[in-house]
Amino acid sequence: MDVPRRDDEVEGADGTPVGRRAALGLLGLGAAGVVFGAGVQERIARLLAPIAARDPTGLTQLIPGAGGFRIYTVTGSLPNRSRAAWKLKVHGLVDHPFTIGYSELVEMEPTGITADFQCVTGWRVQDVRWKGVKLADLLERAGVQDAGSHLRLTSFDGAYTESLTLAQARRDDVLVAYEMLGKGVSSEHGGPVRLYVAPMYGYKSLKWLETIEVVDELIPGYWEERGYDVDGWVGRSNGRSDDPPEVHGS
Ligand SMILES: Nc1nc2c(c(=O)[nH]1)N[C@H]1C(S)=C(S)[C@@H](COP(=O)(O)O)O[C@H]1N2
Ligand SMILES: [Mo]
Repeated sequence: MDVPRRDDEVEGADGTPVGRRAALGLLGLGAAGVVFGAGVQERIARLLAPIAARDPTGLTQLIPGAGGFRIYTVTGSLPNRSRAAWKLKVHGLVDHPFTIGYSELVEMEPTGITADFQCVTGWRVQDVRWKGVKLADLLERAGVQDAGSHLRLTSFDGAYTESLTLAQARRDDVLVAYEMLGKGVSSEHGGPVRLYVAPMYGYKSLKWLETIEVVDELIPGYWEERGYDVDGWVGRSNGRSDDPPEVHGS
C-alpha cells in the first residue's frame, strides 16, 4: 500500500511518518524550527547514544529502533495516563456493561505469554514477555449477547482503533496486557494497559486501551481502513513475513 512520506518525519507504523511533533517529543526537544531530513533515525541514535550509555533506565527505548522496538503513534504525540486515572469500559451488545480500573484488572487471573513481536513492516523482537488478563475473561464477565459478532476497540490517543472477531478475541493468546518486557507496560509502549494479540502483526495490538465495544458487524481498524488485512495473522496476511513467530504460554 502506498502512503505518502514526508522528509521531515520519522518512520511510523508501515513506513508512514510518526510526525515531527512526536519525534521532538521523543527527544525531549520543544524547540521550534528544528528540521529533520533523511536519515533522521540514525542521527537521533547518534545524538542520544552517549546519553543512553550513561542512563540505562529506559531512555534507549525512546530511540526509534532501540531494543528492536519502534515506538509507534499515529497521532503525532504520545498520550499519557496514570494507572490511577486509567479505566477500561466494556460495553455494546452485552448484558452487563462495566468499567474496570487498573487495580481491579491486575487482581484478575493473570496469563503470561512469551512470543516474538512482529510489525507488518518487517521488524521483529524475539521472545517478548507479556502478562495480562485474557480478553475472553472480560467478555465473559460482560455477557456477550447473541447478536454480537465483532469487537471494536479504541485508544485514549483519540484516533487509533482495532477490530477482532469474537472468535479471535476469545483465543487464549489474546490479552489485555499490563506487563511487557518483564515490567509494567511503559507509557510509550501503550501503557498502562494495551492489547496484545500474539498470533497477529503488531498493528492489532492496540496501545493505550480505553474501550471495548461488542458490535454486530466488522468495523475495520485504523490500519485496516488503510489497506491492511483485518485478519492480521503473522505469515498469512498482507505483511512481509512468511514464517509465524513461536508462541508459547508461560
Ligand atoms: N494506539 C496505537 N496503537 C498502536 C499503534 C499506534 O500507532 N497507535 N501502532 C501499532 C503498530 S503498527 C505496531 S507494530 C505496534 C508497535 O508497538 P510499540 O509502539 O510498543 O513498539 O503498536 C500498534 N498499536
Ligand atoms: Mo506495525
